[in-house]
Amino acid sequence: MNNLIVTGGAGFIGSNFVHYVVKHHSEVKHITVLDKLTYAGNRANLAGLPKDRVELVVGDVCDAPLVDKLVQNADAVVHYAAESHNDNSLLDPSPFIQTNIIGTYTLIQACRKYDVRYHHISTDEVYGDLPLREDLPGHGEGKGEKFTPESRYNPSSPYSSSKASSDLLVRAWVRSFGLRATISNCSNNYGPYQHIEKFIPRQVTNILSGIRPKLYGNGKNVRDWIHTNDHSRAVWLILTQGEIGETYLIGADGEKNNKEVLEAILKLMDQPADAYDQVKDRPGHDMRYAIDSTKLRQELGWEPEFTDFEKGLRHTIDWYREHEDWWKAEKAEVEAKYAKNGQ
Ligand code: NAD
Ligand code: TDX
Repeated sequence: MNNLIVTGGAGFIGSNFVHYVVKHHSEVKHITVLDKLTYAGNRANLAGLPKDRVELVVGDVCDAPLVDKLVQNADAVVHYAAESHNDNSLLDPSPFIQTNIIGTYTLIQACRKYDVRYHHISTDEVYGDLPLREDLPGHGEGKGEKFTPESRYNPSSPYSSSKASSDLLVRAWVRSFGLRATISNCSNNYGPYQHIEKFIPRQVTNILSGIRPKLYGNGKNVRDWIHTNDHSRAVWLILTQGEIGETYLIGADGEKNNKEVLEAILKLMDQPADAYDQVKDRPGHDMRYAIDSTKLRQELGWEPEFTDFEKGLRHTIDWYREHEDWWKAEKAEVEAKYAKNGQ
């Protein structure tokens, strides 16, 4: 592969993927990162990568002439760029509609024109939410009690509905125009370089800043956590060995409720178990996400490597402790925005 485009490659998960490919796949000669460097994008996430293999183009995925120029020289596109935070989408949906829907449309039109392989990064949130395990007859293990590639699309927030829209565009472009595309829907990622607006880094950097962690509602909402390195390995397998037109669900059997995650953070950071505030709940807050990743495991042989959540969490906490310069300048602004919203 001579030239791979990674959109959103200066963000959390996209930059992890770029590091992963550079380290493990020398057959990729050149990576073009197309990133607008919004508040969520950071050049520093690409620091240390070889300049002759990784090039950052600062630009918008909605800029059709730019996208056309880049895609005509590419072998494949992996599309991570998005507005990614649910809480922001509830305050102002407009950039979510623009970047997530129009941006995807712009990319798939160019990939169609030049017959370029396209991989679409999406989320489990397109399927809406599931009841808590305790409310299910099979306690979460029965048929239909986790998300599968056949689950019905039922998104709840402006963010998840914009991602669902983009997935449906890709499916239609495969069927009607023969776009050589695959889609992956992954569960909640954690690891280094995640923006401090998100749950785990927000609580860790709160504690490091002397601010009490903030739990939405009663904290019973369940997320299915996966280390971002495991996500990157899965995306590479799908890009290189996945079947065109198929959807793969990526998840590592990491279900935990928010209270459990917060208590684990407090323990690892030597804080009392009750040293947090319960704050206003998120409107429309999805109750539970859970991924059935059987297809990915059986067809492509993927298995997660980060199976010890506490160990992964400890490394993540250490990373934020050691990289204050990466997050400190933004902390007050992020917390002021939450405070204004009662969170
Ligand atoms: P992020 O917010 O950390 O990064 C997004 C990146 O996209 C940033 O670098 C930003 O500058 C860039 N970007 C935003 N708008 C752009 C535009 N118009 N043009 C070009 N670049 C633009 O997000 P993330 O958490 O790394 O998520 C990456 C992708 O993975 C998203 O598509 C998201 O929906 C998906 N996803 C995320 C998770 C998760 O847990 N974070 C889980 C499943 C799927
Ligand atoms: O301060 C907080 N307190 C809290 O209790 C924050 C920021 C969040 N929460 C809760 C809300 C969720 O139940 O924690 C959970 C995780 O919240 P987020 O980190 O905002 O993630 P989530 O809304 O689950 O979405 C994430 O996973 C799916 C990513 O942000 C999405 O991009 C991805 O598609």
